[in-house]
Amino acid sequence: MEGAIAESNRRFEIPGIAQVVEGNGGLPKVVSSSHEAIGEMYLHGGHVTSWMPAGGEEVLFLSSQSRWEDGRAIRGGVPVCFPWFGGKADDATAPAHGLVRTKAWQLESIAQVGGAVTVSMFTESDEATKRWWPAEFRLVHRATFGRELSLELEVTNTGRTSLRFEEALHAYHRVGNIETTRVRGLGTVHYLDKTDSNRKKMQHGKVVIVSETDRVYLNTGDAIELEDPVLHRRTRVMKENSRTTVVWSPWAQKAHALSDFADDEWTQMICIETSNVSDFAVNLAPVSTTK
Ligand code: TA6
Repeated sequence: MEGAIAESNRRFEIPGIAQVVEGNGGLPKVVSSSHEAIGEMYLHGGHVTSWMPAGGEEVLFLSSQSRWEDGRAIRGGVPVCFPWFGGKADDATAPAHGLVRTKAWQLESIAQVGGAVTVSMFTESDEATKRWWPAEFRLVHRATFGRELSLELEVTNTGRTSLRFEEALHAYHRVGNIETTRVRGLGTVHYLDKTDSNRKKMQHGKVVIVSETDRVYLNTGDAIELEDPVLHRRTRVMKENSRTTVVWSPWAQKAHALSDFADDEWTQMICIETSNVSDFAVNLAPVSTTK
């Protein structure tokens, strides 16, 4: 690993600002520290695990019990779900949330952009992905760590036939207490309730979490605001080219059932997932790119 990290730094390091280092489990990660923010992104899954704006606190939740190994997804930060979300509709044995969050991505570039740093990583289809999904694709995940965290997932269909896929940036937000946290911006939006046989319901007002919550909000491009009276902060999530927003809180029982999640951590996080899932899966023609 040392050699690979040294080689990556020879090509991409920005002295004093951003470099590749050995992270948890020996997995390589890019760490960036500019006057606007501190950030971390693992090559494992092209996975952002930390964003701390200057003068502020950590915005993302990362479980103390997360696994850091090939074949396992990191629990927390922003997992990239692609090309399916949740279970694979036609194959219950397929890995949850797709193929790329447990895969080693490659570093494409590190750039200083004003007071921020942009890290780009990519992954492509290969023999392993084709065993589950016979398609040719190239994914780029571009993360800009600054006063704002900007995440861009770019999918290219490098094959000859049209592709249909789901995608999500499955962001884990750190909160002071889930029971006093409020999500604004989804009022009057319909959602599928995954805790109630995917029944279609309507959101009335702010989202308040009082039990296990697993919802796919449909046909919405609106920004949402996460209100956190304990950490005294509001986080605004704006998005483009995304027609669904997933909201997830495992609550106590589900948290207990997760082997890579501590029993009490459910009070400290909420997932707000910018996505295109369910009926809003994306169709992409060959050699065209969507962002
Ligand atoms: O995004 C919500 C969800 O699909 C839930 O159903 C829950 O399973 C969560 O993702 C976590 O999934 P994971 O495969 O990471 O345990």
